[in-house]
Amino acid sequence: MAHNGNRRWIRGFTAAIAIASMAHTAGAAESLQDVMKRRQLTQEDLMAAAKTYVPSGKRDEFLAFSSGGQSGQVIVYGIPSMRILKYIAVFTPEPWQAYGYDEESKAVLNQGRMNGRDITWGDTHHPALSETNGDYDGQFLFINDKANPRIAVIDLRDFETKQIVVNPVFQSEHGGAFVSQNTDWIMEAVQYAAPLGGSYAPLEEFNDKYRGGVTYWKFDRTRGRIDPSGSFAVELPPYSQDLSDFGKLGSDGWSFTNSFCSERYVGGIERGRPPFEAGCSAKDTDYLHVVNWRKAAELVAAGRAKKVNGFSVLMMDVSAAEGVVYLVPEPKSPHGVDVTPDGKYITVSGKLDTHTWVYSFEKIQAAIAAKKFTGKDDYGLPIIALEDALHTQVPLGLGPLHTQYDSRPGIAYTSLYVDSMVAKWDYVNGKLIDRIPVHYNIGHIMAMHGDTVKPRGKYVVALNKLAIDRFNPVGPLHPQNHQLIDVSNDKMQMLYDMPVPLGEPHYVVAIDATLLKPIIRYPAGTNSRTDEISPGKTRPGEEKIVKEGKKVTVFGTEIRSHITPEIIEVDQGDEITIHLTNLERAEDQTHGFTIGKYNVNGSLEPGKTATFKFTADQPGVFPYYCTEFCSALHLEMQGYLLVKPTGYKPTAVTAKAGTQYTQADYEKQIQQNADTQKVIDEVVAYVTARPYKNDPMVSSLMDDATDQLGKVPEAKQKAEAAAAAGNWSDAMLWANQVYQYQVKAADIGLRAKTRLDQTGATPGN
Ligand code: CUK
Ligand code: CUA
Repeated sequence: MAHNGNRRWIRGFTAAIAIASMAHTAGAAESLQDVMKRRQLTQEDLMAAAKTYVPSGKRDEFLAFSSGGQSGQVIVYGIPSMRILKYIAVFTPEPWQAYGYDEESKAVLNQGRMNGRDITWGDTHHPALSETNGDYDGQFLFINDKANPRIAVIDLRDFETKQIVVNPVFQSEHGGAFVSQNTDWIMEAVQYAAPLGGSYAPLEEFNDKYRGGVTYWKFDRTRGRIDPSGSFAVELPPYSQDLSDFGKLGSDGWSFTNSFCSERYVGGIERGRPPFEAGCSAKDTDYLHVVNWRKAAELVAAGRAKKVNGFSVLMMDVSAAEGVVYLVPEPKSPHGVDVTPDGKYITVSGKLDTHTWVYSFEKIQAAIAAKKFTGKDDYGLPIIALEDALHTQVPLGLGPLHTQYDSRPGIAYTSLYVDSMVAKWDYVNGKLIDRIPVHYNIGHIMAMHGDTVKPRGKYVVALNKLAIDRFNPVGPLHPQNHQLIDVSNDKMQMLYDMPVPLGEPHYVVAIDATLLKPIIRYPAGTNSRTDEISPGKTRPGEEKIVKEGKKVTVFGTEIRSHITPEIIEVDQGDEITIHLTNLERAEDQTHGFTIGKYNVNGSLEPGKTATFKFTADQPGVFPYYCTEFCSALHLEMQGYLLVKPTGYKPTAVTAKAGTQYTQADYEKQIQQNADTQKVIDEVVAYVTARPYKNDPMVSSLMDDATDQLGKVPEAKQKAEAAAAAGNWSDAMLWANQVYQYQVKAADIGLRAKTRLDQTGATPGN
């Protein structure tokens, strides 16, 4: 940075202090009527805008976690603003968060490998928030991968993926992730039947060798990880199990899974057979699977399960004999099964039936207790008669799919795929109440806490498969359309269209934002993927490069605005390991890291340690830098990786600096440092005159500023020593380093001041 530029900095700081206390002056304003006219807005538009607009600096009431469909990610957005806040990398490498680039996150992705193969994408469908006593607790998020049967665990303290488990028994899945009411189990049901454990059998043996099933993953809440050794699966007939839900309150201990091809039809156009779609929707009913999973868990614990690929599977003969699985007829081509908040009813919709069916858990239990069955299926599983399980059937419209619940008792919302509508209805009294058109072909519907024991009402979001004419065209592939609907009044009101340009989100869950308590920084040196302190953790001043034969290990740090070390010198062919620790404590002060042409990419949030490994097989000079614009001197946050070619013979060269400095330069710098210190003192006086310690954010900013200033004495001493020796260049450069620490301290201090002003803190304690 040029010298006169530094002058401007100081003036800028002084000006900033002055401006911050000035009132805004208003210009000639357009009236609301003018804007309505100019933008052709109706009163209704204004109402919708007022209901969704979140002014700058204000926050959303709910946070939605949406599956990212084919992106293999999770999308986080606010409600009612529908502003996207984050993409959480889950099954897919994602460069912005360096997911799949540092060794720590590679280890998570590697847990999802299958048959020795990297699987670099996922078809995410159903996110599930962890629950305590049946309501969201804001601690964990789970999501499934339909294509490659897997479940991932995301910790909501840092919104990072911590674990991926591969289903060792089944070849595909769909009905996951769903959690039991205290999140000790996570459910994952099969979609397409296949021989268990991945073995081969010809399609002619479909009925005998192909199987469906449900997996119950044991979740260890204290560790925040799934425990595969305590998990088990329940074998089911090859009926194409679809979605699932856990019972709650009175129905806790049971789970429900619908199916859509109990015909067990095998298509084969090339064999002259009608396609799957014909044969799989031929019968008028399919089967709802009612599973006593608690009993299944006891039987597994008692050693009654078989092992498939080392995983416990409770086979159908045991389930039939012990009363674990029951079948109930359900509407044609069902999709979606949703237990009501009171746990008393189960709703199932059939895509090819205009009714949604409501089952009574009490009636089902009575039939089981009385052993009142109409018979057994081909696999010996008892079938309960529809009339012995049904509470009511309610005509809602064409293509009903998924159901969510309202805060008002008995009220549900169901998506109507074919009609492109949302139906509001009463599942206790079996009445349709209201319908609203959506655009277009809605899949899931989601209400606030809408699948818990305590729905919050207020809004629902329609997850539409098609956007068609809703947005500016961007090529033949349109975004998805999430539509926000106000349900707080008798009539539903459409509020907002939100394009989702990342994949096809199947399901979303939304939580009261106050229940989330994400961290600001990690404990210094944290491997964020294991929550443990990394062996690569490096403290300031302890940076080093260790060489052992061909292995080079760098213990480095990043802080505004330098990477230590700044020079890494290796020989061609060396195996490089770089550990980097972000020493920052300030909120949002992330640093990046890249070495060009070596595919090295890091994102280091405050406190994180990340590790990068590569072989320096290409000789040459490779600049590295921080990829986050983290400070005014961000561009200077740089360094060089020097890879010496094999057999390279150094010639004697003396380094000659680009610019030589004089005593005058040094003295000018000293004066400038003194001026800057005055600004800092002013800011410090301003902040400390106010009760800044009451605000954790300001308090940590001030800690950070103190940190930066703490480095001043050492640099100052070096400057003075060089000046005493008449080495004016070094003296000036160290004095300038003092200035850099001051600028950073002032920068942070000013941020603290701004925050105090915004929160209205006044002098005093
Ligand atoms: S599924 Cu996509 S609309 Cu995978 Cu839950 Cu129903
Ligand atoms: Cu750190 Cu840019």
